Amino acid sequence: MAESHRKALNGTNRETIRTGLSEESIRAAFLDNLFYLQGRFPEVATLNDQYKALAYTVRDRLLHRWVATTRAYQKANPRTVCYLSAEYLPGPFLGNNLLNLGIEEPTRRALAGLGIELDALLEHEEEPGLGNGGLGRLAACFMDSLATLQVPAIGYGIRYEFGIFDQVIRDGGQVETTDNWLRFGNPWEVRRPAIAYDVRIGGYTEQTTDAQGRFGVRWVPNEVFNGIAVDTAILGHGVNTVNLLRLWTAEAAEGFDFHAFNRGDYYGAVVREVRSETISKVLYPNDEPEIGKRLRLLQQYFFVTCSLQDMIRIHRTTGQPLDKFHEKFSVQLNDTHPAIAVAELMRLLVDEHQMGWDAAWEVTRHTFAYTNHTLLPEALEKWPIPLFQNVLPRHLEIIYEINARFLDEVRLRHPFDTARVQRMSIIDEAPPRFVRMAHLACVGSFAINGVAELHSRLLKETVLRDFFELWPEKFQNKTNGVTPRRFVMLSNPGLSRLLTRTLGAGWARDPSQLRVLERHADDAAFQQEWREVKRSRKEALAARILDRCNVSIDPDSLFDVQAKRIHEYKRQHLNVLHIVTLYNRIKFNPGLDITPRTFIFGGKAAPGYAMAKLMIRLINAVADVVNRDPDVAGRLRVVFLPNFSVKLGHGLYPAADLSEQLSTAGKEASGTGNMKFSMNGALTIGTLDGANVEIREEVGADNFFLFGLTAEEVVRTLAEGYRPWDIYNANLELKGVIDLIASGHFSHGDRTVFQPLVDHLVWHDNYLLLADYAGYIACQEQAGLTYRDSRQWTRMSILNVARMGKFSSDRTIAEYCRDIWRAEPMAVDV
Ligand code: Z15
Repeated sequence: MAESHRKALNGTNRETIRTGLSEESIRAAFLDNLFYLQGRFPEVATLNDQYKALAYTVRDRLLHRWVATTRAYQKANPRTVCYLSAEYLPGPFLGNNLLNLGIEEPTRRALAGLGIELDALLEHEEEPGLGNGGLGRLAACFMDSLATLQVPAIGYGIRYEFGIFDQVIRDGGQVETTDNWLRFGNPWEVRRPAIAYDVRIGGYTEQTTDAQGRFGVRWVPNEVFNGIAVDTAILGHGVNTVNLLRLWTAEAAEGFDFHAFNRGDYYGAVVREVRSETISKVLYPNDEPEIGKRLRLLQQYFFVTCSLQDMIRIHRTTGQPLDKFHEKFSVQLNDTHPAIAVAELMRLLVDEHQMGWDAAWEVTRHTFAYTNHTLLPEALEKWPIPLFQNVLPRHLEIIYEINARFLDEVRLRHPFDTARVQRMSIIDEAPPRFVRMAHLACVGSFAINGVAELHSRLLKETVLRDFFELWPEKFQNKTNGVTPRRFVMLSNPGLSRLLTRTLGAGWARDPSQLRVLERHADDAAFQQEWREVKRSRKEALAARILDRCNVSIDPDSLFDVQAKRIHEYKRQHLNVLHIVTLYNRIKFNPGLDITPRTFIFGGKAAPGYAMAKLMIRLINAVADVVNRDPDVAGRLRVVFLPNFSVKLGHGLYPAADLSEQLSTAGKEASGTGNMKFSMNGALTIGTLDGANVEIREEVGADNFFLFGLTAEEVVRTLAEGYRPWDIYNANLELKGVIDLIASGHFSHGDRTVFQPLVDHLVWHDNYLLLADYAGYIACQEQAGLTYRDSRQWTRMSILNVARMGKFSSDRTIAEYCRDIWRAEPMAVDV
């Protein structure tokens, strides 16, 4: 990279206190920011003052490239990708920006010269938790890859004042506390009060006639408020490209309502202001849709209209007519959360910009592409019509019109097939009637994709089958990926140094180069270095766990990790059945020689998801008993690491030996944690689900611990009348495990605590834990034995890293650019 930066920035004419990249420049800038922005001098500065002074120092060095990028885009007017996502989980910015600027070492020295440790400042940063899990983190990886690949892009979303709740474990259960991430200010964002748009809500529509006698529609809302842009710079790795993450914050349309004030209703006006500001107040902490939550619909519409109005404004600065909008922008819908964009763009074009319906539809259906992230039927978003009508009356009319024309097309293709017309309609006629957002997204998009091969195939065969039959050409697969910058270079500097020493520095931008590692897989000296890297990350994690959870763990034990949202389909409780199995085996046979293991869990449960919360309770209850039992000491340890986040992930992925990817086949669309673990040298124990299938294909079946039913077998098993009760009775070891949980052994003798979970397993077990139990236990035994053969294990670990290149999000983004967005890289000079 940095050759061009360094030339431009270290040249005497350009190097200023805000651009210099040398140790001295950084130190001078840091002190300057401490003094002028924080009003502090070193002797009295708090950790937070120091953190902010450094963050501003780094931000100055980004701004330089940000301006250069904006200029270059204005001049060249390139085709631009707009990513619409209700969630982003970017993780802490400081370390990533230092890495991408290539100034981590001079910065470390600059601070050390002042007696300040860079690591303490990195640790201090509070991350923006503006998402729930995989979907939000994927959006952040995509922003990183778009900038690194130098593709002009804007990420649009919501600047939630409170992100995903903080999780505390109290008496073994999850307690939620508010995430006040903005409490100490956010040095990375730039507020743009001049970039603000009106957002209308509610009211009614009426017909209008213009001077030429043409009919139109006027939407008379009963509330109007503003969305204000708040921008964050997203710098690519080793390039000058800085793309925008533009998040909207809600405000009252005016400072206060003069009309109300004149009527003496000052109080009412202020209340209205407060109410409008609640729109961007808090993230919904659920991985599934909140049916009928008015505020959630407001949030979706709010960020979608602001984003589309912003695109239209940008497009107009190019001097091009609006019927060329889709040539300037490709707009990706990250799940159905922004799907209202299809109706909103129609409204903006037809009602606000006087375009005819057919012309507007041409633009709209060439603008959007839709990514589906789930096959779970309960996760398909739909809005009750009465609510929709109340909030977005004009959009409902537009959707009816889109639907009428669309269903005519279906009837033409399939005469007499009224069942199909009903299935495909954007409106679900079951009372109170619903708008089906996935159908709106499909009808309004030119491309539809799933996020792993298996998921994309199942989409075409199941939930979107009718749409596939109508428009097979729209369907694609784009297997997810993750950024190797954050998840290898930043999280695992020791591994990165070893890789760079062995392969050269090219692997982070071109991870296919990692294949060269295959040559070293059996090299004893290299294996030794490999193990030392892993060992040091395990020690660091052990120290953190001792500090946070007051549990001591043995870095020589096998670190067996499951970190992800807590969900029945992800089957953390299958993992628990394995732990209790080992526990029982040792209890019955105290001399048993097993591979010592440390089981580590992390993940949040949706606050309203009772079974997921019970799963957390079960993990903690088993941990409590196992960790105190002297009979199993030295062989089993169980840890629930509270408040899992991107930041905690940095310490977790590099320390894992075994990655648990246990979802019932056919349920996990892709998974991305599976990739982060394997890229850091963990081996996977997993089912043939989501991207696991492709990971196994890449790393080789010999280097992957596979178990469980296939997606097809799952469907068949359920169709044939699945009876978990029979399995429970037929497998004595399984019965012993379940009976022990049911007996109250892990709940101070209270048999009621875990009864709902146990009953569910033996009588229903929709996620087929019991069907997969025996295979899982046998596979775990194999993994435990393999771990004892340290040369074999290390070889497998090296081969995993060597063959994970496919799962860089750079590959994913390159495919989106080629097959969907038709977007090209554009280099930026400083
Ligand atoms: C979410 O994080 C995912 C799917 C959803 O429907 C929602 Cl609402 C949130 C996840 C998938 O569960 C996961 O398999 C996938 O890897 C991730 O999206 C990114 O595509």
